[in-house]
Amino acid sequence: MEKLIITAAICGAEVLKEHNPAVPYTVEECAREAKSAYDAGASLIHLHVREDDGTPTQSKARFKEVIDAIRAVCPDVIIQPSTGGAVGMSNDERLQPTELLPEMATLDCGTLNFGGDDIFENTENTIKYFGQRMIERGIKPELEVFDKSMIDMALRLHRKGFIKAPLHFDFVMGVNGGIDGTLRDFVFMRGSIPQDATYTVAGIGRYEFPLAAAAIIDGGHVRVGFEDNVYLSKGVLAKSNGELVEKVVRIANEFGRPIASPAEAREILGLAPLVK
Ligand code: KMH
Ligand code: ZN
Repeated sequence: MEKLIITAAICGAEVLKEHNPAVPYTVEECAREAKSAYDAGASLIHLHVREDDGTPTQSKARFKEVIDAIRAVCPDVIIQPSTGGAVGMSNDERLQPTELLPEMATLDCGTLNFGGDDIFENTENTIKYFGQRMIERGIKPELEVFDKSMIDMALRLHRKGFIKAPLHFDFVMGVNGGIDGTLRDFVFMRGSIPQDATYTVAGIGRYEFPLAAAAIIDGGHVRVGFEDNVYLSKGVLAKSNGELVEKVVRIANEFGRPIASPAEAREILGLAPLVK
């Protein structure tokens, strides 16, 4: 079985210090949280950025500051900026971090109700537009799918040339408005992608660790982090993103699944080796 890629989604756009005081907003806090995850075994950081007061932003300058700060303490980690940003942002606003030419970025593959009354809008033309920009900029998309229909959309746009192989999916499961986080639904999602595609799973809230265990057993990859869940166990707040990653490493150890280094993660994902 392939080594396990652990992604840390350290910050998100919605989660606040009121939910967990360790949620990072400032450049220094983002670097601290990325390092805690990296030291624990994460090879990939899924990155949103905030203003110092916690307001989500897709500012290119802010991304550059945070990426530089993370690079200084995690020299070889894969950094994957979000192009989802926060609900209500325009397409071009969301695409700003791709101008920094990161190795990877997220590509959200459909519209959904997001956590209640918000609508996270990704029409077919938006997905094509984002896919095209990523091809032009040499960026590997992580295909964010919040439901089975989004896998179908991604495969259709891949066939039309808007998304290049090798395909890598992120099953985001348990968002209020998206697919549930049950094992039954995980098996459905997992069985709906091509044999040669890779996937990671991001279980939201209480689904985080059960789905991590399922992916570890299945040969998939795992995303954890404050964006998705702030608890280490029921009622116990995680002190850092690193604590969440450590728990995944413990589960992986129990099942004999070794952890991928950033170089090994690049190989699994079909990314070019890092040139120093
Ligand atoms: N913040 C959500 C509305 C992504 O990073 O690409 C979108 C999101 C997905 O987090
Ligand atoms: Zn995100």
